[in-house]
Amino acid sequence: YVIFTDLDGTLLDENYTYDDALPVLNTLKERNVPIIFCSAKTRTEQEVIRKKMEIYHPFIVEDGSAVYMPAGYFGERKGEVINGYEVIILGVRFEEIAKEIEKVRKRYPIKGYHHMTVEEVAEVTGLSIEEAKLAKQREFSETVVEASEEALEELKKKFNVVIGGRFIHVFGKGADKGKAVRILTNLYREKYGNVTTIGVGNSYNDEPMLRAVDIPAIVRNPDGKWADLKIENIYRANGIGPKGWAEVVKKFVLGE
Ligand code: 2M8
Repeated sequence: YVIFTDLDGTLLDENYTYDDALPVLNTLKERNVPIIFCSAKTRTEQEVIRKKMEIYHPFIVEDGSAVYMPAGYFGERKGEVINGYEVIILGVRFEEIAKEIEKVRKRYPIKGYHHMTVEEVAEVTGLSIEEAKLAKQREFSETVVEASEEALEELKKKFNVVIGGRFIHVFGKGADKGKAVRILTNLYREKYGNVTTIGVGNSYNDEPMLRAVDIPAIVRNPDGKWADLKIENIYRANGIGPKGWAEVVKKFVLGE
């Protein structure tokens, strides 16, 4: 088994904690089941979570903009070597996105993280100052917190513009959580033969990831509702966030 998972609202609850998933996470680690983060979060944000959870498998950053693999993870080199990782980039660099946003901003109102201080990002997201700093270290996307319809229409001509959990995510048209999941799935199958993939998410922007796995599952949101996704055979866990996550893993991976 390989588990692809979203972070915010899925493995992490609204306070960015994951106590409810901890026992199951530990069992998965003992059994060496790869847990692959697939999230809007940046590399540096995910590095902190990886370290805290002691999960050292590949990970997908900024809405499928890049696949980071620990060097040598699949044996032969699979991507460009950057900072001790092998990286496959599907999106575009932040600078390109920021440049376009500045152009659009001359005509229409739009505000992204790069217009805000660390304190302001912490305030709107509920992240700590330290975490907000990492959320601002964007390599392949920008998080937009306010924008007019016209501004978004302009940006859509050049980039993917999607609603994340709460904010608007702007990233390269080639970036795609689903494509990133398929790349990694193929690498696992090349190396280990037949593997079953499970995807866990909570929102609309997880749909590409969920469509790319064998077993798609969603957890409940804090309001008690499931995202309205039209995916055949999707499993709807009863629990909210990490509680639902544990439920999915128990049912499909641990056979409990
Ligand atoms: C943004 O992502 C979330 C989840 O999709 C959102 O839009 O609500 C990103 O900036 C991410 O990097 C950051 O960690 C998160 C904080 O809530 O917000």
